Amino acid sequence: MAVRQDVRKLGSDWHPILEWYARAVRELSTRKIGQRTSWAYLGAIHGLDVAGWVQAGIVSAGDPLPSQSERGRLWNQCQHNSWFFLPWHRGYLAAFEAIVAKAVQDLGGPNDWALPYWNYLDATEPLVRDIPKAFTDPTMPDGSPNALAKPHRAAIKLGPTPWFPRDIDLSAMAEKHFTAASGALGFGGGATRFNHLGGPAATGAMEGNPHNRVHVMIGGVGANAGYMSDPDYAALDPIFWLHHCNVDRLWAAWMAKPGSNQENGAQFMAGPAPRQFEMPDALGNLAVFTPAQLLPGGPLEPTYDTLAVGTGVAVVAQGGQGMPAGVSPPPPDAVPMGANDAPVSVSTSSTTLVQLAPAETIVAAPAPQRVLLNLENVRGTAPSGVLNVYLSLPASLGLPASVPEVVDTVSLFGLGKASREDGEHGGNGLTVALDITDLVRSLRAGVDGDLDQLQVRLEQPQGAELPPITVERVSVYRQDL
Ligand SMILES: [Cu+2]
Repeated sequence: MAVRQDVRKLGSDWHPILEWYARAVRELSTRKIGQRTSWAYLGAIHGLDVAGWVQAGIVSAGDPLPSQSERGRLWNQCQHNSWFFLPWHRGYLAAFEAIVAKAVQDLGGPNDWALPYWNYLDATEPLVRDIPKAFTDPTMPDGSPNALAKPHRAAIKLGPTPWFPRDIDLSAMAEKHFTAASGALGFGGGATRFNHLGGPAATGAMEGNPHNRVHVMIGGVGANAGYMSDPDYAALDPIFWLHHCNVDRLWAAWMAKPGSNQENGAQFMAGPAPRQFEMPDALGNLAVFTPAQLLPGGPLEPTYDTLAVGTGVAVVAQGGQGMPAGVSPPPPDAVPMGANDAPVSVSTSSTTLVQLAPAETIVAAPAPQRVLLNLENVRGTAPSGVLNVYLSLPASLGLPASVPEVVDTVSLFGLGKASREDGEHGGNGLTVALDITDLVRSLRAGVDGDLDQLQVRLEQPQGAELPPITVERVSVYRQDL
């Protein structure tokens, strides 16, 4: 089986793996969208915007399309804000890799081509934050145009930047449960049905960071945004696949980490209701797949050269720990503590007060409990957005004003699509849970009496140039550990 390798460690900027990738992308791009192994069809599986694609010259208005039934099953399939985010993308990578590998072979290349990964959290590699050179060189070594460099990007280096102050990190790897309880964080996301974008559940920890952050750091926000910031264009950028390959490897490393509880209940393992996941194979035939097939020991489990570099997990075994024999324990329920009283609209900056319920106060003594701030049903019109979140003590306490502490920078990948009324979930927008345990404890330490209110400030880093983002409700939950 072909082994997926770190793109930085291939040994040269134009290693044959990348040269063949570029040739295959060029070949797949000559195929029309009606062909299941075309670059456009593969991108449409993630998401597409027909009018925008015609305008951008990605497809022509007269191009023949697959049947309506096939378009309904195969296109606009990508799973986000859901526990299916990781398994669906793993299946998507497998289909993509098989189709590219077949094209490489047909073009006269090797018969073991595997998708490399972009190991951007490998602290031992100084240039790891730059998009590899093969994705920015205008031409290939033979002087012909480079298909890997074509898509529009806002940046060719991962932040942090002034408009995205928080960096990517490996904090998601510390999550114990794959499935997120309602109002809480989990490694993989909340339990949902088929969930294209938005919907009722909170974004998973790995999906939020580094996944969403890398998308928006490369794609950017505002009028100049590139493919990577929009789920309807993202998979058309060849770097998308190396990014997702690393996200998938981080999941493999997390599963191999002692103490991780990978979801393996029947509802997850059998795949979504009411429709199944479906992909083309290397020959263009269609096949359905389930999450069970992708997990350790399953027929579609990928092989990586290492799970121990850039993952924060000191494991070397391939294939993780295998699946637990019984059903993994569910995460502890999260309990609502309180919420603000009206939706917040953020142009540049807005402040809101979260009032805790009478029986709920933030306790000073550390307890085996985490506190989570939820931004519920976040909506906007731009393809993606960024919100800086700050926390401070309410003015009503009469304490000297303190500088609000930064909670996080939230990357709202797919904001516009999740907010549209005609969308799969009627425009529910995105819901995000943030761990504020340490921050509320340090704020609590400065207060004598009860702390039953928290002040939350939301800010768009480039607000003046961007359409407003609304947050339906800001709430606080606690969860026993
Ligand atoms: Cu992605």
